[in-house]
Amino acid sequence: MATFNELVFSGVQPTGNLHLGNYLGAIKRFVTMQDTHECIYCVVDMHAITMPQDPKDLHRQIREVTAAFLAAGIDPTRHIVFNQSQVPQHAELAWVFNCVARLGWLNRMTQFKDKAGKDRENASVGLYAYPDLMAADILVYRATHVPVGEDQKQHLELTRDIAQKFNNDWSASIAEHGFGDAFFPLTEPMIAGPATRVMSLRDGAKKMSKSDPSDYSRINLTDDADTIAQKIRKAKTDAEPLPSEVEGLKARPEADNLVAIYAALTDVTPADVLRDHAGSQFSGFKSALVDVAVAKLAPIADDMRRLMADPGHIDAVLADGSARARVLAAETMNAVKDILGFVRAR
Ligand code: AQP
Repeated sequence: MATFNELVFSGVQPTGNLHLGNYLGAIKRFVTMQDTHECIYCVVDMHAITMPQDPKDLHRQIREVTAAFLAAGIDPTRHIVFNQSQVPQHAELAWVFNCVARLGWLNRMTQFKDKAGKDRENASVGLYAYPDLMAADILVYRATHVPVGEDQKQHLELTRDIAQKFNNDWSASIAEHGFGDAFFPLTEPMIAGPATRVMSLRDGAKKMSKSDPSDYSRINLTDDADTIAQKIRKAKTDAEPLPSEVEGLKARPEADNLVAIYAALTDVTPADVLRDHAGSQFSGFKSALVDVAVAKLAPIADDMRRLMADPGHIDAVLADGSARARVLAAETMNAVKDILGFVRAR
């Protein structure tokens, strides 16, 4: 059996306001993983253009996501932080994966169906092939672990299917080139903790999302303390006090969401939160939630503002990360070319 060194990869799209869901489901967990793993964190700007983007907004948002990574505590000197478009091997490997993935697999992707909506004929080919590029993002580093939110589970399963099919279809060549019985690892999705799917503050049945037209549906990482407080106070709830057991949250999606957010922000479980707040009315619980949200998020927003005032520094971080990422990605891509039988200069 081929063995792979543990390596973490994950990405965030620079497509709009980063929100509490992106933070709790992804970025906060990226920070934790730095202590135990080598990590590569990417601003996936090529994914962003699968939907229309204003170039000036995109430019600023790439820096903003980078600022969020740094402000949240990712160390770009110990790990790699970069933007995808500066490492051409992502697109190169994605083409190979376009030839590995089957149409039937991509036809099942729910994110494409959601984002393309009714006007599917008019969606970009890139939006359809998005999961192949995502598989390439991960596998160009032969990453073994990917921390993501719940919504990315299906794409991670596709990444494993692509890796498996590549390993099977080229097994003889993989062995011949000294890579044993598998060239790509079957990457593990790491979907864990109380906030793998943070819901909208206006509707407990909808995911908190950058593209929701209501700004009150989400807490943006750039919101100031007053805005955070206002959004939490206006969050939809029901009329009942908080239950004493997690079971009691089952049919109460909005209550469940606020308890999960509190738990994730304070690094405890929802059961712990209910132990302290059972019987509380929402007015009281929301005040407590405002306090923890402001305490955790306001310093990140302040730091993001400070970092955004120095774009030269952010661009230097991305340039340095990209140069280091290119070395690793080129190594994989050269091996892939050899395995496929392409002729390349040596
Ligand atoms: N609501 C969420 N709860 C938990 N995790 C979430 N993530 C996104 N929304 C939630 C996780 O954040 C990471 C980066 O996401 P992304 O920016 O690459 O893509 P996305 O999932 O398309 O983000 P949005 O906000 O949902 O954008 P739109 O509105 O365009 O659909 C991923 O790990 C994701 O799981």
